[in-house]
Amino acid sequence: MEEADLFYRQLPKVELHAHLNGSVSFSTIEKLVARKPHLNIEHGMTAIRSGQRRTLDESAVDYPEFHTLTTECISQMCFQVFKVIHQLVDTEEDILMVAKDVIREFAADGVKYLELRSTPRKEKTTGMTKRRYVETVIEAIRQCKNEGVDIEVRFLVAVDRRNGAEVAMETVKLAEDFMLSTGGLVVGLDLSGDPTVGHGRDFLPALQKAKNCGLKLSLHLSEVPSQADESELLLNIPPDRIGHGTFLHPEVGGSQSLVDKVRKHNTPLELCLTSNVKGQTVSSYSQHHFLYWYQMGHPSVICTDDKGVFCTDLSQEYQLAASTFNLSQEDMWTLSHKAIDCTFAPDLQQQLHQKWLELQPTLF
Ligand code: 6MZ
Repeated sequence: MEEADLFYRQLPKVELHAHLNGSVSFSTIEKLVARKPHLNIEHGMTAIRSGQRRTLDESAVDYPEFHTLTTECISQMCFQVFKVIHQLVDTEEDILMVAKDVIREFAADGVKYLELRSTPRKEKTTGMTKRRYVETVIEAIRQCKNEGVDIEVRFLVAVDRRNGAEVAMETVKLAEDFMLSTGGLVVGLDLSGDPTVGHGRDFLPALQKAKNCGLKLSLHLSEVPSQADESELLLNIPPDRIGHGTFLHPEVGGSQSLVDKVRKHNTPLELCLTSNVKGQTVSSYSQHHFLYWYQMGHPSVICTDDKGVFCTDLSQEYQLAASTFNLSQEDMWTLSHKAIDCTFAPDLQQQLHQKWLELQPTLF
């Protein structure tokens, strides 16, 4: 392993934006495929390799450059892939294996604190209920802890915007129950799903209710262009963190008023470079909005989004940010250290700061 690779792998890291089913690795997909050979699913259908995009007919097409900036790309590419993965992950046994594998993989990559998020799913054919879904993820977190895996894990219950306002309200109720019954393992609520579907105003009552009962809110905002109205509205709640925020700033069709709102509340951004480039909402790494917010000194946390689907890991994302924006190892250390203050687990922050102090290299 090259010296730089080793530095980023050993760098203690905080992962705050990881969708469970988007984080399933190649080796776990192989185990799932072996469990369900009748589905005829190949790995090419569950991941987007570099230099590839997906079309609506689900065939992978090689392409040399990223030059199309359409809102359709992201829905055509990623959301077809999630449908395939969901077919593979449809029992409690699958969820347990997937969640444990994902947690172990993040730990092996040097992640010391992980916030996983996932949309509770009911599967008629296997009898899995939404409640059992969440219980199984919690069980996976507890088993990893008992096995001594060196990582702290917390869970955000996800609201998929495609399922509408009523389901969102039910999901908040479920999240609240689990927040109270898991001794703080469930810490918040995520709003995600295809950003081209529905409008955030429909989710305001559910999000307000979540906030009022003590759940932290991480909302996908302005992931595609033309979501400025929605972002204005949702930023008034205000959320505790923002996922992506790709089109918030004026240079890309957002507005100063949106930026001011984010700044006023000092709301951290979860930034996912490879996901945005492969999802084609950002034209190249050097055009990524990380630079805009980082230069402003705004809390910005590098995350993976869907490490399985986008064939990446958090070390690679840190290394990419450093090489793209010419940042030093010391800069990257500071970035990973500051991410601790953006977690939804205030009870762990002191312990994490201590860990970073112990692991800090004497020389960069
Ligand atoms: C919005 C995303 C996403 O919940 O089944 N998801 N939502 N934007 C993205 N950017 C690429 N990536 C993943 O994980 C898969 C689900 O996470 C959300 C989608 O709702 C997707 O179906 P879970 O664990």
